[in-house]
Amino acid sequence: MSQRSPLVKSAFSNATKFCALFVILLIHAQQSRCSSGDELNETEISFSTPEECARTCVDDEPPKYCHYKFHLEFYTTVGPACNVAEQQKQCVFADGFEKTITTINRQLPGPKIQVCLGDYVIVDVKNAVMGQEVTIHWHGIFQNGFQFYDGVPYVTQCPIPSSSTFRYQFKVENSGTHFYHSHISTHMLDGQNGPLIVKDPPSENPSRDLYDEDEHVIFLNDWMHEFSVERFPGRIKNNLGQVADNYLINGRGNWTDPDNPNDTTNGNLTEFVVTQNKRYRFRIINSFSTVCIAELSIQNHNMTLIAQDGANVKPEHVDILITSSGERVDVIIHANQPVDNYYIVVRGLSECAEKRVQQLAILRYVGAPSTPSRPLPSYDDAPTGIVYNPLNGTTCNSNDTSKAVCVNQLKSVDEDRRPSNVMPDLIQILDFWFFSFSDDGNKLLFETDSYRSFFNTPGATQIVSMLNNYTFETPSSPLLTDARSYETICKTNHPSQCVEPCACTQVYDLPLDTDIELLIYDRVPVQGLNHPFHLHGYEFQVLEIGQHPDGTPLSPADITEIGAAHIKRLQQGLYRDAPGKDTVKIPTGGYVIIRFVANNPGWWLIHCHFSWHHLTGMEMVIHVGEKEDLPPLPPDFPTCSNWVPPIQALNDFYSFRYPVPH
Ligand SMILES: *[C@@H]1O[C@H](CO)[C@@H](O)[C@H](O)[C@H]1NC(C)=O
Ligand SMILES: *[C@@H]1O[C@H](CO)[C@@H](O)[C@H](O)[C@H]1NC(C)=O
Ligand SMILES: *[C@@H]1O[C@H](CO)[C@@H](O)[C@H](O)[C@H]1NC(C)=O
Ligand SMILES: *[C@@H]1O[C@H](CO)[C@@H](O)[C@H](O)[C@H]1NC(C)=O
Ligand SMILES: *[C@@H]1O[C@H](CO)[C@@H](O)[C@H](O)[C@H]1NC(C)=O
Ligand SMILES: *[C@@H]1O[C@H](CO)[C@@H](O)[C@H](O)[C@H]1NC(C)=O
Ligand SMILES: *[C@@H]1O[C@H](CO)[C@@H](O)[C@H](O)[C@H]1NC(C)=O
Ligand SMILES: *[C@@H]1O[C@H](CO)[C@@H](O)[C@H](O)[C@H]1NC(C)=O
Ligand SMILES: [Cu+2]
Repeated sequence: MSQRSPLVKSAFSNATKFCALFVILLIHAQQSRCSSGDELNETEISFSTPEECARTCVDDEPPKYCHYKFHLEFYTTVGPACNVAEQQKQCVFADGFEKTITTINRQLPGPKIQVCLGDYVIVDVKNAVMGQEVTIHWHGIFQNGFQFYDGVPYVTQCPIPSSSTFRYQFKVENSGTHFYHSHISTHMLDGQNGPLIVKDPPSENPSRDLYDEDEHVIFLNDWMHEFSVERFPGRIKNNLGQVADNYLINGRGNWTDPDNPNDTTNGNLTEFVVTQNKRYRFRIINSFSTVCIAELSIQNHNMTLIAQDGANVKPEHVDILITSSGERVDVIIHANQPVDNYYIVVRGLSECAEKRVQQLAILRYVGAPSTPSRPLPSYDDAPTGIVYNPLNGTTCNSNDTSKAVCVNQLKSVDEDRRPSNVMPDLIQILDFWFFSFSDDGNKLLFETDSYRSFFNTPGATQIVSMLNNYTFETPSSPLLTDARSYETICKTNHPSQCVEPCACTQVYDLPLDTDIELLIYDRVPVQGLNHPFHLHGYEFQVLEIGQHPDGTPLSPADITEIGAAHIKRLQQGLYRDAPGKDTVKIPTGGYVIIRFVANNPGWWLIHCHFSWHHLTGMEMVIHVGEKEDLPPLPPDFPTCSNWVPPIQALNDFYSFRYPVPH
């Protein structure tokens, strides 16, 4: 092979760089100018590596094209790589309990994506998990202009079958602490998730003067000691329900058998190293799947909260952070304590409280001894102080933040955001609840040939999840790309004509730019459940969060009253600084009112982020705008659908296979 001269080489790579830019920018046009010419050599396109992209962001920098390769496969924790020093990079220790996982690049959590606002993210997802499909959702990214890459199976794309590669590519236009995760089945619980951090250049960062370093990400997983689908729909005799066995902090933790304190994996804890007197921005991601809640606190340190779900807020001092599945918070931690090791304590609330699930990490000051001298905190040493995002929503609509700060009580940094004193175009009420098959002895569930979806609760009853009185039925081809499935949406399935629980592909149509409020409420409260609702494609403002102090259900009269009081407050202009979010936790038996302008056309899922709830129907699609508002379908975008052709007479086959001799 002859070597090209440096001059030719650099001219060549400039041309391909330019060409790569065209591929990205014109990817939605039916024809890409580069794809046909033989001058395109993909191995020579100068995409930036993950390391090059994870840089310090500066103003007025051209965007980078950040290329990631994800290899998904079946793998195990504490596997053979853990025994060999040179192979440690591929050792997934987790909590030291041996189990099957499906990792991305043999890492837990998956590879960190860190880019600057305005960069392009290109991820080639190679699915080598035999017999299992995948899609990856980029949780928090709006995807306006890149609607085909939201990663929701049968809504925005076909699932990626095993042994094939799907290339996600999108420009990142909203900064913040985000993450990615599989959106199929319960797979994110087995390791298919990771951080996606989008940093601002200084001019866009309102908190830039409040901290010195921005390097620490706390990624929280809930963790089971068996493959997650073992619990879907769940058992009714042993290991009932879907409670997590443990939590992991950045993919690591210790595990001790609650029935035998001598039986411990003695797992090393994740360490976050800080230098005394510096101020650190910590980005905290809750990537849970179960209904368990995380309560995070740090010994001897309080925190200054500056963002939630990527939306900047005015700084607020808190001591305890509560998050549920899908939520993220950015806080500043001032390392102003004596040089030492301090425990970061993550306790399990909700269903994980009974098992007293707890995980620890270490905030290590440079110069501190290599092993912590403090006693290990016990689950019962509950932290004290001001709670962010409390489970009890009783005080959320007041001005009282002396004990707890609700997500709607924070103030947006963007002055004078809408809505000020204007009425929305539309207020839509959405309720959610569980339909119990067990109430009538499972007659409906086991009706001949009906095969309804369900899951088994910790109480061994069989239920299905409802949103707006429908349980979502997955179509067989993506709503966004394939009109075939659009024919089957909620047509004959109106509640008056179907037997409860009514199942259909529930789509809510909204004209582009509708200014809409959703009042979402928990119609049939279940003790301890605080459902987090996530909207794809948008950030919404959280206007209200409420509940009856005693947790009793909201009556229709209560909803009317809440609506009237809310409109009064709107007219008084009391929501001027309402903060943003994309996932909001609803108190048990309570409600939230959120608002957004539907200016991002597409098919966007809104759903409870608890896996078992959304998988059994607690979700629907908000369809914004028309086909004309969307970018054109990318060339050769994969398709999928049913194949039920007319049945051919056997004779036709025989005559084809064995032509009748003349
Ligand atoms: C692309 O470039 C690489 C490196 O120069 C070379 O090894 C490879 O053969 C080229 N591929 C094609 C299809 O030209
Ligand atoms: C744990 O180990 C200690 C010391 O070896 C022993 O006394 C104790 O009985 C053990 N506990 C259990 C539950 O096995
Ligand atoms: C793991 O937990 C056990 C039980 O609490 C404890 O004895 C052990 O020291 C812990 N190991 C680490 C590395 O924290
Ligand atoms: C924990 O850390 C110690 C010290 O770095 C190391 O010797 C040990 O192998 C680690 N254990 C595991 C399970 O990673
Ligand atoms: C947080 O800690 C700082 C000093 O470390 C202190 O000035 C501040 O009052 C504390 N805030 C709260 C709410 O405790
Ligand atoms: C909260 O404070 C605002 C402004 O100070 C005031 O207008 C409003 O009435 C107060 N709300 C409540 C519920 O006390
Ligand atoms: C939903 O169904 C329940 C139970 O059948 C019924 O009471 C309620 O009125 C329905 N709600 C709507 C909005 O149709
Ligand atoms: C919520 O907090 C209020 C006081 O702020 C208390 O009266 C009430 O009992 C709590 N409700 C629940 C369900 O814990
Ligand atoms: Cu839910």
